[in-house]
Amino acid sequence: MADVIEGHGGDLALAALRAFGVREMFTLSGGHVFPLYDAAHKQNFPIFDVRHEQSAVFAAEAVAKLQRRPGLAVLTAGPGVTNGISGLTSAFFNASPVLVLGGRAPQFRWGAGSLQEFDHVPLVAPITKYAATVTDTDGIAGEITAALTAALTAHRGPAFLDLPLEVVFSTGEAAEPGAPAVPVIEADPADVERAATLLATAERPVIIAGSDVWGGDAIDALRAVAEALQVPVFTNGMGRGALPPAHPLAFAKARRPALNEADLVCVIGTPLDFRLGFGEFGEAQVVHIVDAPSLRATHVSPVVSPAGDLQRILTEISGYRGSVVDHAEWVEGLRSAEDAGKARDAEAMAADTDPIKPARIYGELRKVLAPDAVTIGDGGDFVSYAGRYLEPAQPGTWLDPGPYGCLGTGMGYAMGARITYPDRQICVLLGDGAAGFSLMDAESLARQNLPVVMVVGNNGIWGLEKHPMNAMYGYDVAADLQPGLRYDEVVRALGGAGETVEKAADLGPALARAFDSGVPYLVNVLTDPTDAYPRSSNLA
Ligand SMILES: Cc1ncc(C[n+]2csc(CCOP(=O)(O)OP(=O)(O)O)c2C)c(N)n1
Ligand SMILES: [Mg+2]
Repeated sequence: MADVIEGHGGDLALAALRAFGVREMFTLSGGHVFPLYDAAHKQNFPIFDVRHEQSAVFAAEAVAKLQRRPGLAVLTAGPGVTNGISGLTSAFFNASPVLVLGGRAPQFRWGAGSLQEFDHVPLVAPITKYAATVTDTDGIAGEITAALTAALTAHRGPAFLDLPLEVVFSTGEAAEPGAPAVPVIEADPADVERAATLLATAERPVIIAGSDVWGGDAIDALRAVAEALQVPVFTNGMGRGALPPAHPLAFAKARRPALNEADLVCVIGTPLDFRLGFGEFGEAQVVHIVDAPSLRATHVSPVVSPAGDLQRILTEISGYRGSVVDHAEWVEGLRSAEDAGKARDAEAMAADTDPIKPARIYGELRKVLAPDAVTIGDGGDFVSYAGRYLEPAQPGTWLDPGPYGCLGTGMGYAMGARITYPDRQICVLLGDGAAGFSLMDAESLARQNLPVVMVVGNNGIWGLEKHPMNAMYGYDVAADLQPGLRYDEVVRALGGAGETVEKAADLGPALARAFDSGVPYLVNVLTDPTDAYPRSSNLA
């Protein structure tokens, strides 16, 4: 018989969380959740606290994304939970296994008007895979096991439980949680075979691989497919870096010619959303490989859409034994386009202008970033440039907000990344507008000795809104910020350090000082406000 654990609600919760490999909690204090703190405190389970609940959820999401295991945020009842909603929604869009444990006003006098009394579950149900109120102390561990199992089952995503005051403060017991059992979805072998045949026999195939390839631990299997069938690979989201940039099949710049000329586009582990032209690839046939049937597109009709465990599907495809069309000429042609694109980028990244162009910042950053550095993008145009100019050398080192596009991930993601990798460079790229959402959490980083480098592309505007609004209306409103604002002074005041850079030649030394500083350090770079990221659509 399984051993029995006893204790208050916090003790029972922690036992279940540990069984799933949860190793820390992110939180902002609230009395409704004290027993969770008490359990953590007694067991030396790390607690990291923040200045706004959004950062707690984003930190948990960063841990989940980078480590492919559940991240935990503990939020107090009512406003604590509602402040975490954008984080939960981002985790939902990003398939990140985040668990939010919420406090909840006492059940026994529900409706009488307790402090922070609010029924969170209907609010979070549409943005979670599992959302429930735990109604008795003995049920806490079992509910956490169910919630985390749902979060880890493909297609992955967040889960939410709230614990009424008397439920979490009371004592109870539960069976000692066993090893997690996460169901694996098997794809239809006929679909997999069809996809393999199409890839192998297409004249000009292209693979686009996204976050679920990383999330499903299928990076090596993806590489094996690309190499076995000699197919060029483009990536987005957490798929970036799946093939090292120098790999002969790794492409980034040649996307336009590739998609214009391809006769088959195989999209793996990412939705056919706005980032991929909604899956419309002209004459090309589309294969869409997803990690669960619910992810199959409904707005376009791929030729085949295998749905199941991506590692298994890709391993199967890499073992394809039929005849394979020679793609050498196709790959070679794209390589010339790629090289030309890289040469154009190199020129932009060397631009010696006054004021500084954002591209130059990335040129300087590339000189100081180690291959395993984690880079985090939180902003508008400034982050679009990061996507273009930074080439992650390894998978699992690039964090963007994902298709939900929520500004404010910066400090939370930075905290999660720093805790994941105590010895790596962690670099947050912030628009000056984006910085305003989370910069107060530089205090949380400084106080808890979590050094990261922040680089602000400070153009004094909400650039990704100001330029398009001007293009549309010939004027803009609500798009200006204070020019030249000293965000470095803000971080200094909060216990970190920083400096402002106005000349391109000063960028390199400033970045070197930042990475050497051992404290949260903000490099505030004043950039050219007239510079607009070139995009085909004006609607951001
Ligand atoms: C929470 C949230 N609010 C508003 C937006 C809309 N939005 C997208 S990009 C952007 C401008 C960002 O400005 P900044 O961070 O300064 O970067 P820049 O474009 O100037 O480089 C805004 C307001 C959003 N995506 N998320
Ligand atoms: Mg800006």
